[in-house]
Amino acid sequence: MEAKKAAAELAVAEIREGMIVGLGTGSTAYWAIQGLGARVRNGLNIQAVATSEASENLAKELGIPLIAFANISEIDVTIDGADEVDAAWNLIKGGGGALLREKIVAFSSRKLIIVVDESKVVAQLGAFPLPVEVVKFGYELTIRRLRALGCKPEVRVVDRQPFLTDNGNYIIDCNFGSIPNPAGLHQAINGIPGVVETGLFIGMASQVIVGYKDGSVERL
Ligand code: DER
Repeated sequence: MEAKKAAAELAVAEIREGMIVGLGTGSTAYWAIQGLGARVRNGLNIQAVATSEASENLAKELGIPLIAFANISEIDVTIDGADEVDAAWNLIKGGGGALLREKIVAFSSRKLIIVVDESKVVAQLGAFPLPVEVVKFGYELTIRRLRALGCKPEVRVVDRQPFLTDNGNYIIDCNFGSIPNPAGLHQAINGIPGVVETGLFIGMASQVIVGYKDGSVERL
């Protein structure tokens, strides 16, 4: 927890008065939202958009003002976690099942700050099964297409039921083992009808902050 919290706090320090801030999802983004809540209580004026209902509820609890998408054209800074980060700052995200909203928010953000602990930094993506959001209709066929790309695909199950994202879709966790060409794989997966989005965030991170067990932090 210390490592994730330390990384998140360094990111929160970059938020300025009047900014529109994207709130990520997951246990590291949790600390960023907590830190933003503290700064708002100390007088910081910001408006936020959340990447999941969980993060939205947390922001409301902490008194962080939320703004509707209809009222914004772009987001200044989004702070979010990741499941894996490679040397080119390509990411695997979606461990928390929020990848679609996270990617929509990240794509409209001038700056995407990724906050992770050291366990997430890898030489090559793929040890973490790649989350892919798919519509329910014909998902059994979509799974076959994903398997044909060279992975072991599994419908994410929670409490013995298929996990449903905030958007009412399924998540297929695709175990590739290693992903030597993240951009190419992202394109191939997104070419399958029924796929909504992949957890590969290619060339989207503006900054990566790594927290270590001893509480130290490093900007890559
Ligand atoms: O689901 C997500 O995309 C989360 O950001 C995930 O990738 C990181 O979750 P963690 O901060 O709880 O490890």
